[in-house]
Amino acid sequence: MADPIKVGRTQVGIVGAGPAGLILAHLLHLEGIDSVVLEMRTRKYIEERVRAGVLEQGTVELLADMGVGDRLKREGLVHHGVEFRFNGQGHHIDFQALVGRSITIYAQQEVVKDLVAARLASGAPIVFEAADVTVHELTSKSPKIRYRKDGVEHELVCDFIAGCDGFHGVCRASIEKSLTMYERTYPFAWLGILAQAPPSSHELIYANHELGFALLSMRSPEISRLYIQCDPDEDIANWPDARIWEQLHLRFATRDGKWKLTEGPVIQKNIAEMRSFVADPMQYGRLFLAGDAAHIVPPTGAKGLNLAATDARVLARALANFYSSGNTDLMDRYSQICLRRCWKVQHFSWWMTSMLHRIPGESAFDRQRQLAELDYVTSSRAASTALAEHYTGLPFTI
Ligand code: RFL
Ligand code: PHB
Repeated sequence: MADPIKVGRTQVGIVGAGPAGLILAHLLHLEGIDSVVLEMRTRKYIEERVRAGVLEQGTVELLADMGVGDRLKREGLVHHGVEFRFNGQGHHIDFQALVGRSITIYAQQEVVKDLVAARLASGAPIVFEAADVTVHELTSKSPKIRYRKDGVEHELVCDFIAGCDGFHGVCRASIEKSLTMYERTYPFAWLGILAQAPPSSHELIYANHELGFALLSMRSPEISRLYIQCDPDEDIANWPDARIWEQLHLRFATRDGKWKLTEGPVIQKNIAEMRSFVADPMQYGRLFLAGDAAHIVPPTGAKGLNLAATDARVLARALANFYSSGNTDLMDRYSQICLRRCWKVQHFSWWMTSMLHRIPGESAFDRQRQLAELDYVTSSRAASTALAEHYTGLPFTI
């Protein structure tokens, strides 16, 4: 006889313990709403996965308000601007002077660690290594999540399900027939390294060079995070460390020859594809998608995690309204609210990407137009103010 299914109950079932799922879970906890977080990976895996690094001011404030911002405040690096470098010259964009706002460099896996610690401290359930997660009866009043843990089959009966399971997750895939999908892939990728080397600049540098885009970022005063544009089907084996450093030196070089890039041992190396993607609507019945499960932006605007955080914030507010007053207005408008912001962020991320990369097959005309755009953005107060407003984060509106 087959083993019986173990049935559990919660108000909100959350699939995925990335930034979207963990922020949502903690916001709900603060509102006194029960949730269960189901994550297919191990805790160690999600706490070590190297991804984003730039937090908008609004994301930093959200994490602080949620009570998970102490280490971020101590260890995060506050930046008041960025540099754009092209034609061998650097141009400082001063966020503080232009819009009075800043960004903070703090690795995504550190955000995840802080949120997992808060979840465990709250005593609320988080299940790691939840296998074969599937979602059911989404248009009923009691949607269900089935999964397996340590060989035991579980069914979690929920009021609502939050699909926070990233781009490759199961939640969006389960409702794909009722969605319109907007997608764009880019004919280039990013090869990223983490290096044990003090950052060569106190600010991020976005470089547009004849050889391709390069980005200098960091994780701490001892660790640099560096990216170069490469072909999307590039084999990482073709990129020994020496070749990466050579390209980085060339792409960041200044005309006066004075700028120096500090090298150090490479401790991590990966290639990330570039894609823009939006699923519309972000809800179906009682399933709500949040973060990368609903939309992807190319990393040039440093927006993915920040957008995941605002989705979670809207969804938490909507659920809190529902549970406190039965009012479904925000739940009904969830998708509309999130997509409005998402499309502005999509535009910004596409714009940064097309302005900063070398586009394969571009004409000489396109190249000159791109350089003129960089010149305008870095010399016009109006244009650099728009960039600063987007980069530090648009205001949160509902
Ligand atoms: P995540 O982080 O992908 O988390 C989803 C979680 O769901 C789990 N999962 C499942 N769990 C149970 N059952 C299933 N069937 C499941 N399928 C998946 C996964 O294991 C995972 O734990 O999505 P979330 O929470 O929406 O967060 C989105 C962000 O991770 C992402 O947008 C950012 O990393 C994007 N991004 C950046 N965003 C920024 O805001 N600032 C940056 O500076 C920035 N830099 C970047 C980036 C992304 C990059 N890559 C790798 C594409 C730089 C790079 C190179
Ligand atoms: C990073 O530090 O990983 C980073 C910084 C800026 C970006 C993307 C990624 O635009």
